[in-house]
Amino acid sequence: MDRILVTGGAGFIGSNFVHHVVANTDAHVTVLDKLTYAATQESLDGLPADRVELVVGDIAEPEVVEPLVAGVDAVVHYAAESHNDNSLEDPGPFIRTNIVGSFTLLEAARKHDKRFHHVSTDEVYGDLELDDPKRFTEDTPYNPSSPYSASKAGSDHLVRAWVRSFGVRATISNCSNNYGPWQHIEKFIPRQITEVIDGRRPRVYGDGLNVRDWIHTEDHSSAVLAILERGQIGETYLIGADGEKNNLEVVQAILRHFGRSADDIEFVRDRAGHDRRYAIESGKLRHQLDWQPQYQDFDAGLQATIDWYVANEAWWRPHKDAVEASYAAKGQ
Ligand code: NAD
Ligand code: TDX
Repeated sequence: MDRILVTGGAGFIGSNFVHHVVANTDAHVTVLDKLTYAATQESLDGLPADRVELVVGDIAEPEVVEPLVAGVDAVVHYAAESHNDNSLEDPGPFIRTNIVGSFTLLEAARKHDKRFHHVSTDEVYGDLELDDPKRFTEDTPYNPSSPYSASKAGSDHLVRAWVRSFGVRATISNCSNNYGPWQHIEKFIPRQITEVIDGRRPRVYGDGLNVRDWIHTEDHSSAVLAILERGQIGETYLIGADGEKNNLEVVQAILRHFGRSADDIEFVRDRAGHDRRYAIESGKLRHQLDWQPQYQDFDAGLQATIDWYVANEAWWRPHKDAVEASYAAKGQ
């Protein structure tokens, strides 16, 4: 694959993938990104100009998408509205970008017969009970809870239909919760790190016992590249790194890092429809594509992420007041 189009490549996970592709392949990357509030162009700084180009545009506009898709060998589709809490306030942009945008890209991939990889989430499967021994597998029935996860589930179904009905050469991956540098401070881990830096208490929804299955974004990128290069057309692969932690455990690790008391926590209003637990069984990816996560020590990865937010305050500081004002207005 000489030329790859990465949608959402200026976002948290997409930008990590662009760095990963440049470091591990010879491919040229075109990033298509609308540069919404969630994007950081700076995350692409330092990449060689002859390897990476940024096109600012909307994936839901066929006249933007079509010529770009026509000019590459493969599309890796990250662009999305990605935050559950925002989808509860205003679902419209989630439907447009995640469903209409994915449809627009699929139509272009169909017309020009291009390899397509769709990046999705484990949230399409709904949630598990805390004491359920089961984890999500590729065969778990879809059961999304929020407008965000329903829009991602909708896009997954479109991809499957375009494979079956039109022969589009597509794969899908459903990954668990990512952490690492460049994640927007509206999300759980960076929000709590920056709250503690500001001398405030971490803000935990409900009873804090909700479980997320954390994976470092670098491991997500290596898995997506493995699927792009070696995945079987029409197949879905779950991506996870056995990183189950409840939210209290995560904030307590952050508090420990800053020498603060482990019970210095503010319990706030719960999220509507809050999924209880996600857990990924990633055996298919590991066995069939010989993939392994590199960041198996969550505490070490979290420490490095905390250090990154301490060192990169200039990036997140301008957004902090507005993010907190918006949460405060919801009692969170
Ligand atoms: P993000 O919000 O940080 O980045 C999304 C990017 O998409 C931004 O750069 C934004 O400008 C761009 N974008 C949004 N709408 C667009 C549009 N209409 N046209 C073009 N670009 C647009 O999101 P993220 O956390 O990096 O997530 C990336 C992908 O990975 C999403 O598809 C998400 O569903 C999926 N995913 C995320 C996680 C996670 O933990 N964050 C886990 C599993 C899967
Ligand atoms: O302030 C907070 N307090 C809190 O307790 C925030 C922002 C979140 N939470 C809880 C809600 C969740 O149980 O922390 C957990 C993680 O929350 P988010 O960071 O909002 O992530 P989540 O809703 O789990 O979704 C994430 O993982 C799956 C990504 O945002 C999605 O894009 C991805 O698909």
